[in-house]
Amino acid sequence: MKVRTRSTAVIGSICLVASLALTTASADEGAAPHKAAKVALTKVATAKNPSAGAAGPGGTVWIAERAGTVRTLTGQGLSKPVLDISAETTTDGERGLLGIAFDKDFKHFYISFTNLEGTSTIDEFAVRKGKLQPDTRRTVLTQTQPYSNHNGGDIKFGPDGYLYIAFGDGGSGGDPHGNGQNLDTLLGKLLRIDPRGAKPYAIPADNPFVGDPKAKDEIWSYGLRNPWRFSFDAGSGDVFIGDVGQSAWEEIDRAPAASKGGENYGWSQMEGTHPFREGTEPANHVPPVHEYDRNGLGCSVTGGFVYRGKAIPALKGQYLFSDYCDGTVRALEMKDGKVTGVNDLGVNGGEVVSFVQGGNRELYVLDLGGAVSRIDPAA
Ligand SMILES: [Ca+2]
Repeated sequence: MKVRTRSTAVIGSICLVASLALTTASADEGAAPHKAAKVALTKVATAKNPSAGAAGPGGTVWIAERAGTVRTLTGQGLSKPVLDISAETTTDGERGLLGIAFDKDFKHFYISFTNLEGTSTIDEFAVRKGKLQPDTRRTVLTQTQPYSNHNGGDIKFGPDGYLYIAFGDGGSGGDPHGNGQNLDTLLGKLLRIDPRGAKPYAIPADNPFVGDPKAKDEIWSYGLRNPWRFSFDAGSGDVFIGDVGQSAWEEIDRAPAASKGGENYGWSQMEGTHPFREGTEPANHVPPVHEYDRNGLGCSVTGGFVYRGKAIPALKGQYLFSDYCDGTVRALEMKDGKVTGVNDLGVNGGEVVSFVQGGNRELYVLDLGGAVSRIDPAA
C-alpha cells in the first residue's frame, strides 16, 4: 500500500503544474490495467562513500569512491583499488572523485574529479587487457570552480562516441555569475568533446555553437544548475539529465537522440517550469519532462537510467531516478518523449548519489553511506 500511496502523492503534486502534459494514472488509459514493476535492492558490496560507477571490460562494474579510489565489483564485494588519486582530491563541499567512464571497446578510462584547488579535472588513462596503464595518464580538460558546490562532474560517452561532461553553474546559490545562460563559460552546461581527436581534445564539428564567437564550442546544451547525473538511454539514445534545484523544484530534463544540441534548460531564469526570482522564461526554454517539489519527496534529484535490462520486464523503458535526501527509487513511464506515469518502486537506496548501468544493462544504486545495491526483481 505504501507504494501506491506514495505514487499517488507524486502524481497529485505534478498535476498542479499546468504546463506539464501528464496523464493522471496509466490505469485510466484503457487497454491492459497498469502493473507497476516490483523490485528489490540486493546489496552486493560495501564501499567507502561510493560516488559513481561504470560498466567496465569483461562484464565488470567499476565503482568510484568519493575520496579518490576506484575498485571493481567482484563476487565478494569490491576489489582492492585499481586506482588511487586520494592524494589529489578533497571531499570539501561537493568535491571529490565524481565521475568515471570508459570509451567504446574499453580502450580508455576517464576520471572526473576536483583537484586540491577545487578545479574540475577530466583525466584519461589507456586500458590494456582490462587494466589501467598509469604511465599513460593525461589531463583532457579542466575548469576552475568559483565555489565548492555545484561541480557537476558526471561524464559519459554518448552513442555517437563523444565524451559528454556535465558542469554545474559554479556554485554558491542563485547562480550569482549568471553562468547558466552565459554561453561564454563551460559552467552550467553539458559539454560534448572528442577526447581522442586531438591533444588535449577535439571539438566535434557539428557541435551547436561551433563558429559562434560568443559561445564556447564545447557546449552541447545549457541552462543547467547542477546536472549531477545524466545518462543516455541504451535503447533509444535519448539523453536524460537530473538537474538539482535551488530550493523549490527538482527536475529531469530530456532531449531526443535526434537532437542537434543547443537546448536551453532554463536555469537561472527558470527553476523547473517556474520563473526563478522574477526570471523571464527564455523563448527557447526546454522545460523538464518531470519536476517535483520538496513536500516530502526529497531535496536533491539524482538522475538514473532508462531501464534496458532483462531481469525486470515490467520496468523496461522506464527512467529510474532517486533523490539524495529521500532515497526512494522512482521510475517515469515514458511515451513519445512525454511522462505518462510516475511510479514509486517501493525501495529505498539510502543517500542515493548515483545509478550505475552494468554491461548487461542491469542497474545498481549507490548509497553515499556505503551500500552498492543491484536492482533485482522482487521475489
Ligand atoms: Ca531547468
